[in-house]
Amino acid sequence: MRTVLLRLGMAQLRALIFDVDGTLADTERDGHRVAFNQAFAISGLDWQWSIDLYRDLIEQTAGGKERILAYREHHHPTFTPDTDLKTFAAQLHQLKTAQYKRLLMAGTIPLRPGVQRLLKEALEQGIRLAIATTSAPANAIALLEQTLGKNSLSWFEVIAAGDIVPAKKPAPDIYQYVLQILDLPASDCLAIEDSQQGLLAAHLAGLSTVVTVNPYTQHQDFAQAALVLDHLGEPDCPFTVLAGEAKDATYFDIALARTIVASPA
Ligand code: XBP
Ligand code: MG
Repeated sequence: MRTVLLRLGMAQLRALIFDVDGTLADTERDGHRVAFNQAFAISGLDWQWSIDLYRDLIEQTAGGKERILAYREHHHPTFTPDTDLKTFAAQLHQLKTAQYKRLLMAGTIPLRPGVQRLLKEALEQGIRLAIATTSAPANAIALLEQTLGKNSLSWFEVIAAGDIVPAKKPAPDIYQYVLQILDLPASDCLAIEDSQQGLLAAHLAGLSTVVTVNPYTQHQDFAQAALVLDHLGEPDCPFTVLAGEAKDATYFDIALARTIVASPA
């Protein structure tokens, strides 16, 4: 009887909430960064974001429009556009989004290991799916359609993206928004992230979080993560555990996700 009561009170995995950039796919270095540079060139700006500079820029500022404005302020403070700054950033960002979608359509940015497998396993087991990203909605949708097919949009109950909430990660708003739409407590959901900003956002929303690092984020502090991996892994491509406890698993699956949610740190 006691065991039954304890079980009733335990959190149960009901939904996985995925970040997009850096988590579903390594989109930043060869996707977003290149698209920003193309938009600058088309606009006649001599701005150029190198691989190293972009590492600092994404760490300092989430969101493309916000990143453009922060870069102008710190690197070109005397540059004054023809329009007000907000309009300037919005127009440049629109151009960048179009370039980014073209890059995605070229099919050069694949999903990270284990992502497709985990999504399919979740659907088979009745685990609900959601997206919580800082990126513009068009970018998230284009990535899903290009890598998983047009039908994949229907796999996700919520695709929360970009300006849908006023404060971007590391603020918890985007995750709180997703939880509200799912109508689930944070304790029944697991977030998958790749960056410290994303982890903080999920953590502040009360979510247990698994981090899969990438070259841009591997040096960051993930103290609040339940588990830190190099990637989600596949049966024939095991992950490396960087922090936390993965039992005897060699790839991340729903069984491991259930264990994390049932016994949060
Ligand atoms: C990552 C971001 C985004 C992208 C660029 O979002 O911070 O700003 O770098 O996309 P996440 P936009 O990791 O939350 O998916 O230019 O559309 O903002
Ligand atoms: Mg990310």
